Amino acid sequence: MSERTFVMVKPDGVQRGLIGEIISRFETRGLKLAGAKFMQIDEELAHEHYGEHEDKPFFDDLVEFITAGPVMAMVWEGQDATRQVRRMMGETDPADSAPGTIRGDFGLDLGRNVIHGSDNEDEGANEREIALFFDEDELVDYERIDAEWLYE
Ligand code: IDP
Ligand code: MG
Repeated sequence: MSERTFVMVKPDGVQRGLIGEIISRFETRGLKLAGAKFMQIDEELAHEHYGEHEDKPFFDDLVEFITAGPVMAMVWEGQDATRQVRRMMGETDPADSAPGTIRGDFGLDLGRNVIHGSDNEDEGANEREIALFFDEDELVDYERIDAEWLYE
């Protein structure tokens, strides 16, 4: 089933010049870009976005990191998009991520893992995170011209 998922190149990925490479992977996989916003996350949004981790020992460092520079926030759409993006990202820790995954190819350290994607095991996380970062009128509805060759 076609669905939308929230994806974000984190400040380390932006600073390291990985935006294009990461977008390219999702594009060539066949996912459709539905929205994009280059922005800096403020303290309040960081707390909302990572609210589930508020009690964790790494929370303050996580907020500092995610607000430290611009991010590329995006919505990607396609069949099983949330789970497929997570598979392409790899594990939370780049050190455990297989080569070929984004974190496995571009990271070494848990606290600098390059990319965020909505958790496919957290029901409704994708739509919740999309709503946190985008107004509905900032998302674009269109068809990729190759759609009939991407889907049976
Ligand atoms: P995820 O990004 O793979 O969904 P989560 O467990 O939801 O992983 O954690 C959110 C983010 O918090 C991670 O991407 C990472 O940046 C950071 N993080 C998670 N666990 C740790 C930790 O043990 N130390 C430092 N940072 C962590
Ligand atoms: Mg998560």
